[in-house]
Amino acid sequence: MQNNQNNKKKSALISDPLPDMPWEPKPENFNGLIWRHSKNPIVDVNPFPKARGVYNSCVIPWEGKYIGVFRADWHCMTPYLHFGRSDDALNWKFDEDPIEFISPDPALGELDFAYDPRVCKIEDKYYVTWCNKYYGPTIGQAWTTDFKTFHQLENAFLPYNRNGVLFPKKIKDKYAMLSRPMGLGMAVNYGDIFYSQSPDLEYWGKHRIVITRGPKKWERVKIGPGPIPIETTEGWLLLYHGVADTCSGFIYSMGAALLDLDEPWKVIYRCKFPIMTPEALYETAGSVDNVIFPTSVLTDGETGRMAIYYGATDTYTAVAYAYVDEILDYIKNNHV
Ligand code: BMA
Repeated sequence: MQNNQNNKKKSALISDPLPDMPWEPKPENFNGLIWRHSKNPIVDVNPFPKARGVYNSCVIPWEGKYIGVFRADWHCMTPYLHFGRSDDALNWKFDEDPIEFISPDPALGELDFAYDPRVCKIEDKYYVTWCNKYYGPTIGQAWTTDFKTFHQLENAFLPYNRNGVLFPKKIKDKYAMLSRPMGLGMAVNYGDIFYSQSPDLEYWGKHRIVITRGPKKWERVKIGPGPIPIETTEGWLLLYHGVADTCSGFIYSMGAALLDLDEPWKVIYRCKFPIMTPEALYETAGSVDNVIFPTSVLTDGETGRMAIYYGATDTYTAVAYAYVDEILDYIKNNHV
């Protein structure tokens, strides 16, 4: 069974082949769904002089190699977005200076902080979305074609909002985004995932609720969209984070749901269990204990392989592997 999976050729995944993406076969006698890269974390503490930690970041294939937009917390603990490059998507070199955005309005250009970026290719442009400070956290947006010049757009939403995650293609001719509006500061009166659409990335509307916090403890406090939704023949595979409250703080786990391809605010299946929880030491002990925060996935359309990039304990970047088809089966067999 495992050998069959490791040699798998046909997949529900709709994506280009990426045969050289990071991959390790599922370990013998491992019955789980997602297995960790053996040399995690791939980005350790103090990865470059300005930064104490790089995590919650986004990587993409680029001209036969890999690049990414990374959240780097400086030693003052303020997060900024830094460009990074890699030959193998595992060993990364980061620019010492943060990405500079050409802003349409100086008020938007004052990057007091910027964190948890996502990168999404739609048609001929790459879009970066991130948590941007404008009165409070909200969704910053920018586009680039060369990763040298970044053109900032208007913020997508009013504050407070986090985790703006674009869909990689227009839906019914509109840009589409998931996000997670929420209350002030640590207030968690909002903590659910919404869908919004836009004709031009400036005016966003048709807001629809997609998934609310779950009834079970692992996702009771808040949830938020993770990587760019993954297109499959069965629907959009959405990985997200779900947060539990405990006597000693929050636990951030990874959940999964399948959304309708044409109307993504409609949930086909939602998995009742987290598909990954903090277990390894780098996931349980760090700046913020017990956090795994998925933000990016590389996929190989040929084999259905996934390399999931996630932040661990707000300190490290780590990678885990899975097969899209196994995750889809698991969601179907364990849906709410
Ligand atoms: C969330 C975000 C993430 C962070 C997580 C755990 O609210 O701020 O950037 O990884 O908390 O601290």
